[in-house]
Amino acid sequence: MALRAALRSKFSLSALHSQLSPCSSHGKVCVSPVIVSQRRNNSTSPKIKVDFDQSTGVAVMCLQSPPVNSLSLDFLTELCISVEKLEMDKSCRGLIITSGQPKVFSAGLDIMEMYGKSPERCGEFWKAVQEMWLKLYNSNMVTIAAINGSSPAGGCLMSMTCDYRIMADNPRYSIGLNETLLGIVAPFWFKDTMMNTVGHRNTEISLELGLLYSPADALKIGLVDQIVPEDQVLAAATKTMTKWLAIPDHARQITKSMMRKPTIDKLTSNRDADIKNFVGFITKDSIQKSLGMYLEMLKKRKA
Ligand code: CO8
Repeated sequence: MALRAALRSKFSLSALHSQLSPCSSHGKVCVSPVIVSQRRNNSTSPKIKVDFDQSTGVAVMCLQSPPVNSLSLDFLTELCISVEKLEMDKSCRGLIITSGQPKVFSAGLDIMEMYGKSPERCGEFWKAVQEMWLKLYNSNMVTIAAINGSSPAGGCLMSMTCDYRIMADNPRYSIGLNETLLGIVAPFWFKDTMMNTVGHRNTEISLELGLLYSPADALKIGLVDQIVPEDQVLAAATKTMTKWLAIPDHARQITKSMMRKPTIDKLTSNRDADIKNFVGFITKDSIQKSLGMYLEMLKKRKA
């Protein structure tokens, strides 16, 4: 609720609502020409650039939060606002998510948001992580991840919320849920999302060992659906989008919901308990120590 309030006040979604007028016979929402022209190729926030092509109904969302698109509370909030705006616009049928940062799609959750922070702040952060997952996993749009760089942990989660994943075929990039390497445990809905993507056995091995897969290995287990040369990721995503948009929206959306609803319901009916669990876990001295050591390791590796 707090995030929703933040979303509303910060970017004035009510103003957007007021420019949407209901169509008489179908109760559907139409978009006024004024807002259509405003929305073309607009940049919704400094860290998230959205290019919406009215003629195709496809938006390309480019994540550009230097250096590695780590998912901080602010960035997650902006991401949720951008997705919600597109979701409300019925002329937007497809969303491609990609990165504007070199070599990295997203480094996952911002570790600094989980290190040395108060329980209240951790709770607020976790709520935003949940919100991002709910918005993307539950989206009515066709969503494609154009993974043009490494995508560990929360980055992998974000990719897995999409309907389809295309990754740059560069062996230096990796993708996976590596939480155990940080001494932390992927929550049940991370696990469920991965199980829905690559099956029980692959998830069991991946999660216990915190495996990060090369694009070729990710393709083998179905963690990504396609690998293409690095300079063709966006073009391949656009081509795939055309194929998916050829399916009638209502049939595809109902099917998607049928496949994902049980997983979504599991979190929506347990959000508060999940936040409490996260806060209790992440603020433990032993877990804070593990995170501190991991941060040190990241810095040393750089040096
Ligand atoms: N959060 C915060 N800062 C980060 C993160 C991150 N996730 N990743 C990298 N950074 C920082 C680095 O420390 C570095 O900072 P500085 O410049 O101050 O030294 C800067 O970003 C650049 O990083 P690199 O030099 O390492 O950049 P490279 O391009 O060489 O590598 C990688 C990019 C591959 C993304 C690499 O940075 C990396 O592996 N990062 C760590 C990724 C990771 O392990 N993320 C896990 C986050 S945890 C998560 O998402 C799920 C948590 C679930 C919690 C459940 C608990 C119950």
